[in-house]
Amino acid sequence: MSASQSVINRIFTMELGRVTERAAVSAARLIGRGDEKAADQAAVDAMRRELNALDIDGEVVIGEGERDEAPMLYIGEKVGSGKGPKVDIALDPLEGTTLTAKGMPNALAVIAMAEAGSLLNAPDVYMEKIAIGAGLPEGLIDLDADPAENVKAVAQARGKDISLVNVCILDRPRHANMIEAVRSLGARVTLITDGDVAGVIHTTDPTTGIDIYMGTGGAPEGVLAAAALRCTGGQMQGRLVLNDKEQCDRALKMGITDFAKKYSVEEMARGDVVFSATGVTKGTMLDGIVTNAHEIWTDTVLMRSSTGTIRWIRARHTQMDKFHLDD
Ligand code: VTB
Repeated sequence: MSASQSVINRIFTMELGRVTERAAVSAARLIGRGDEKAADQAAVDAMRRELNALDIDGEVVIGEGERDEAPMLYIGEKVGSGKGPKVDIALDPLEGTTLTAKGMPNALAVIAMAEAGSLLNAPDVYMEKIAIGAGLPEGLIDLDADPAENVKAVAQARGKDISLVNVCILDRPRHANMIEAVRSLGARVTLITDGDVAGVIHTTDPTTGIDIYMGTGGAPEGVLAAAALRCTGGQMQGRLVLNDKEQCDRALKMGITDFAKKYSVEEMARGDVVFSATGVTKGTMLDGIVTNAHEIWTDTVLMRSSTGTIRWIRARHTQMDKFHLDD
């Protein structure tokens, strides 16, 4: 879809930057304080306030949880002034609550927006994921292939020796076999403790050295990563992990009937998609919030699929009082 056909005015790309900046700054006050809940709440409050100031008729499709479990930014919540275009919103006000609470790198505030009906309405369950960057043959990787087969395929397509292929995987016991399979092939594994939105996006940025992302993480994070990949290029497959009737019922309620479906990037995020992420703690994708006596620095990446433009916005904010509305 071209930018001129989109219901999303390009100014919203910039507006979303403000939304994640505010969420990140609010969460940053809780860095290293050991309180995940408080950090998340600060980000949620700020993100909700900023979203509601936008002239959009928005609905949260990926949010803090389902209506009965999340008081704010729950799935189905209406956001915005109600005056503008009808849009879907996927958000994770604080991707990396544990990272923030422990003062560890790579926590982000993340949001994506697309025309209403364009983003996959996924329940908050796990998702199996595999992703690679742009410029590789379509269908090169497959969720159902052995990890080793996928690694070999990428090595060959990139013209790289296996020993130079780097696979990013969440450090979880459930991935022990996958990690072993990749290592015994002679490839490298970069383990991350949290934050697989950034893990997937890393495959699209050659400077990270990450060639493949593999493993099971949150489904909401999967949709957010797919939104970013729509803008950067790259391939991804995601499949919901629905372990019991209760989880299947939740998926059904969201309109999902094929429980074994492998979703492509396009099937998770269609049409014109805008994406914004601001660093909370310094990471491999973005710098973190830096607060001095009279200024706050933020580092944000803004993306739009219809133009393919990616902007990195390093901002200095000096009107400190504007950032303390929720104190
Ligand atoms: C990932 C990661 C998130 O959850 O999706 C992970 O990106 C998956 O869940 O930052 P488990 O922690 O249960 O493995 C997070 O770590 C936290 O939302």
